[in-house]
Amino acid sequence: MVTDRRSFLKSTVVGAVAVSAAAAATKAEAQGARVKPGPRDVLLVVDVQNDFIPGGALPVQEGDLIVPLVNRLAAGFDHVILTQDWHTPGHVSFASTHPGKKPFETVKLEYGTQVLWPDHCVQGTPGADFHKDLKVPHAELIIRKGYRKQMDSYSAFYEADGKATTGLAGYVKDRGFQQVYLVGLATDFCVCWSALDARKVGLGAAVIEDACRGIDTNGSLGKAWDQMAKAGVKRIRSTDITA
Ligand code: VGL
Ligand code: ZN
Repeated sequence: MVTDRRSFLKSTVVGAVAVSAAAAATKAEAQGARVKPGPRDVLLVVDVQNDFIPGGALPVQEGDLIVPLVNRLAAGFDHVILTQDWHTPGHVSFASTHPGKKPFETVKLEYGTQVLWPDHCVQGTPGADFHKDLKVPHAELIIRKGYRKQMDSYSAFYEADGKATTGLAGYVKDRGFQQVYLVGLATDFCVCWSALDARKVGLGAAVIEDACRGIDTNGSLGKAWDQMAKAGVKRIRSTDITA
């Protein structure tokens, strides 16, 4: 019968559409929703400095590998901020400042437990310079941190006591940015602390994990990811961002 045949065809077509829509949804889910950075998004490029690159004073494994990726991602953002670890000579975070202490040991300071590092990113030294291949000419701000001799600062927002400010929270608010994307070194210290503070000041935060590398001392990398997840920091990949 004509009608039967028609309704059969119709249901087949509807069925096919439904199946392909479901397949598309599954594919999109598997890929994750891709994000195109907009005017309220800012990329924070954390400490891509010579001392954190293999061959530097506090090398992060594969730290050099992220540089081309960071350049590519940055090109897709209208707004980029760079951070620069910027310590005084004899800084309190240096093992050499504490007689008898070695790098990666800890000391208790007024503001809490401080991991001790090799001397690194001393103001004005080549180790504190950005990696020579980092190309982000449109970066709008370079925020320096850790320049108070008696206090470390992993975060780009607040120093280690959680109170001394770098001014970044005010800047970001003034500029109307709402969502911070983070890349750079090191995942478990400056990237993590910056992401946590971004959440504290009411910003959205997403760490682009393949554009970061970690130090991982005493389980610090796993702990960092746990803390970030609890604080609502998104963990994404560079393929989640479209230019
Ligand atoms: C960093 C340790 C000491 C970092 C800075 O950039 O993650 N880590 N200073
Ligand atoms: Zn440092």
